[in-house]
Amino acid sequence: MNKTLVAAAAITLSSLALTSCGDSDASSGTDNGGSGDGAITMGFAQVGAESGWRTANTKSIQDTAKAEGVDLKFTDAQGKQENQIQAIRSYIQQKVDVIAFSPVVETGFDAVLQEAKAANIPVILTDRAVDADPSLYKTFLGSDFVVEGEKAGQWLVDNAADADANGDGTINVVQLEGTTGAAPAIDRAEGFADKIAADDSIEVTASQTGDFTRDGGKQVMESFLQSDDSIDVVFAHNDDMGLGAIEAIEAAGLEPGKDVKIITIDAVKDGMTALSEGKINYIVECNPLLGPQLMDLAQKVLDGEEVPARVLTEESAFTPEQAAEVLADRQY
Ligand code: GYE
Repeated sequence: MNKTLVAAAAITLSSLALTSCGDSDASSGTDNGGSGDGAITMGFAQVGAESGWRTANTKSIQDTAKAEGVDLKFTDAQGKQENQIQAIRSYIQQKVDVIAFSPVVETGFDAVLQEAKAANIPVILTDRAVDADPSLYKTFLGSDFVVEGEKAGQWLVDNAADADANGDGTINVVQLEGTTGAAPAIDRAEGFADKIAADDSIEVTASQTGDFTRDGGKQVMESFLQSDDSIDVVFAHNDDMGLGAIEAIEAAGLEPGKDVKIITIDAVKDGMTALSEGKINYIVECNPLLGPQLMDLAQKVLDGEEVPARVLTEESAFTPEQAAEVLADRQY
C-alpha cells in the first residue's frame, strides 16, 4: 500500500471508530445496566473446565445471570491465558457494561486491564486474584487461598501421629500443586508450608503441578510412587487431583486414606463422597457458588455504589464423619 492509500485508510477507520463510539454513547445512556431500566451485559472470561469446582462455578454464574436477566457473554479459555486476554479484548470491543473474569494465572494481565479502564468498562475479578495495580479493577470476589492452605496444614500438624503410616518418625508429604502461577496454587502452598513448619517431623519431599485436573493428579502421583516408597501423605491443591492420586495409589496396591493419607481442597461432591468412604482424610472447603454475589456486585458497580475492594466467601472444612452428614444436601 502506498502512503496516500495508508493515510486514506486511516482516516476512514478513524471516522468509523468515531461513528461507532457516538452510537454506543447514545445507547449507553439508556442501557448501561446501572439505571435499572436495561439489562446488564456482562462479558465473563472463564478459566476452563478443568475440575468439578470449575463446572459448579460456571453453572452458578450462568444460572444466576439467567435468573436475574443479565445478558451474559461467556468464554471458556481452555486454561490458556492468551485465550482469556483475547476474550476480554473482544468484550471491550463489544462495549459490554461490565467484564468479569477468573484469571488463569496471577501475572500478565496489566495491559488488557489498562485497555478496559481506558474504555471505561469496570472489571470484577472473581475466584482468583491478579498481581496488578488494584486501581485496574473494582473488586475481587473469592476465597482466601492462604487460609485454605493453612487449614490443611493445621489438620496435618494436629493428626501427625496418625499420618506416620510406616512409623519411622518422619511424615513424608508429597504435594500436588494447582496450575503453575495461579493464585490458588501459590497461596495454598504458602499457607500449608507456614503451618507444617511448626512440626519438624513433617517434610514436603516432592511437589509438582497436576494442573488442577484428575488426570494430572494421577500421572504425577504415579511417578511419585515409582520413585519413593515412603510417602505418608498427599496434599492435593484440589479434590480432582486428589481423586486422581487415589487411582494411582490403588493401582500401586496401596490403600488410600490408610497407607497414604490424603488432604484436599474444594469439597465438591466426588471429593466429599471419597471423604465419606475414608479414601480422603480431610477436605478444606472452597465455595464455587459465586454467581449471586458476582451479579450483585456488578449491579452495584454499575449503579455507582461503593463496593469493598475485597469480598470474601465463607467456607469450612470436613472430616469423613461430617462429609457423610452433609453429602445428601450438597449442591455441588
Ligand atoms: O480449587 C480448583 C479449580 O480457582 C479456586 O480452580 C479455584 C480452583 C479450584 O480448578 O478445583
